[in-house]
Amino acid sequence: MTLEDLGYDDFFESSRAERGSEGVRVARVIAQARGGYRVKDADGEYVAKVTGKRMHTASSREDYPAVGDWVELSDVAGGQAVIQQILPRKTVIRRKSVGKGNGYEGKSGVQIIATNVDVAFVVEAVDRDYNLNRMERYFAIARDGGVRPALILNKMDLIPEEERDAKVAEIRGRFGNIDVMTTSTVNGEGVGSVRNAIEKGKTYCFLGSSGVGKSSLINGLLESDGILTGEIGSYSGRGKHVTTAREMYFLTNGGIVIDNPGVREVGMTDTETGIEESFDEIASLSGKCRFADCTHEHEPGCAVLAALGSGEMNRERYDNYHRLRKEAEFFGSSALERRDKDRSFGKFMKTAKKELKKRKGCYVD
Ligand SMILES: Nc1nc2c(ncn2[C@@H]2O[C@H](COP(=O)(O)OP(=O)(O)OP(=O)(O)O)[C@@H](O)[C@H]2O)c(=O)[nH]1
Ligand SMILES: [Mg+2]
Ligand SMILES: [Zn+2]
Repeated sequence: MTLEDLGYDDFFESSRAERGSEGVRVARVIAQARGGYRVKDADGEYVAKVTGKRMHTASSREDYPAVGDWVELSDVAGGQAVIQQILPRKTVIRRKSVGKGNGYEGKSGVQIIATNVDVAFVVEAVDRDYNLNRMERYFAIARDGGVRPALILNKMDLIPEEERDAKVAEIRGRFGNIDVMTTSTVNGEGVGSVRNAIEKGKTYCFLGSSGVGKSSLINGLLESDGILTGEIGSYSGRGKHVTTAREMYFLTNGGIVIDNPGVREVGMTDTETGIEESFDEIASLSGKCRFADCTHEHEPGCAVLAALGSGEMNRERYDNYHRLRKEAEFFGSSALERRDKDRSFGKFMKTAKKELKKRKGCYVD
C-alpha cells in the first residue's frame, strides 16, 4: 500500500513541506483502543506511543492523536514507533461534551471521533432507532468539522414496502440536500450502492447509535465477516456495545472506512426535551393527570391513559413515547458509567507522569 492508498494527498504533503520536515516518516493512525494506537505507512503497521514531552504539554484530548490522523514517527523498529507530531487536520469529527464537563474532554470540552474524514455515513436503523432529530444532530456534528454527511437507512428488511417509501419521502422532505441510501445487510440490498458511492483514497466514517448495523455494513462492504458484530436478535434489549475500538478498514475499491463504537450519548440532554416536544399532546394531557409526577403507565386518574382508552390517543405513539423515554433514561446511566472510566483515566495519567519524572521514556496514551 502506498501513502496515497492510505489517503495521503497534497493537503498533507504541502503542510509537511511547509514545516520543513521532508524525509520524516509519516503514517496514518488506523486504530485506537484501550489507550494505544496502531499506525500504518507504506512499509507496514506499528504499535505507536506518544512521547512523554507531548503528554506533558497536552492540555486536551485534541492534542492527542485520533484515528484518521497523519502523524510523524520516530524510532521505528521492531513493529513499534513513537509519534512525534500530528499533521494539521483537514477535517475533524468532534463530539461536544454532554452537560457540564466531566473531565473526559479536557479543557476544550470535546472528544474526537475521527479526523481527516471526507464523508460521514450517518446510519439509522428503520425499526426502532428511527429519529429525525437525532439524524439532524449527527449531520450537524459532521458539518461542524467540515465533513459532508450522508444518510444510510439500514435494516430495511424489517419494514413493509409502503413504510419504506414513506420514511424515505419523509427524510428527503426534511433533509433535501442529504444523500439517502437504503440498505439491508441481511439480504444485501443497497450495500452495492454504498460501495459505489465510495471513492478511492477518500475516507468515510460510520456514525450512529449502538446496534444500528455500522459494523455489519462495513463487513458487507469488505465482503467479509472480519469485524465483530452483534448476534442477530441480541439487540432487542438494547445497550450492548459490540465495537469497542475505532478502527480503519481498506476496501478493495480503494475506499477507506472507519468503524466506530455506537455513539450512545450524542446530545442526549437535548433528546429529553426533544421527546416532550415531539409528543406535545402527551405534555398537554399530563397537566390533567391526578399526580404531578405521573409516568402515564399505571397511575389512577391519568389523563394520558384515559385518552388511550377512549382511542383519542394513538397506541403506537403512546408506545413510542415510552420507548424513547426509557432510552433517554438508559443513556443517562451510561453517562455515569463513562464518568467512572474517566476517573480511572485521570489516575492513570497521574501515575504515568510520576513514572516519567523518575525515568526518561515514553508511554502509550
Ligand atoms: N434485520 C437486520 N438486522 C441487522 C441489519 N444490519 C445489522 N443487523 C443486526 O443488528 C445488530 C447490530 O449490528 P452491528 O453491526 O453490530 O451494529 P453496530 O452499529 O456496529 O453496533 P455497535 O458496534 O455497538 O455500535 C446485529 O444483531 C446485526 O445482525 C439489517 O440490515 N437487518
Ligand atoms: Mg459495531
Ligand atoms: Zn398520566
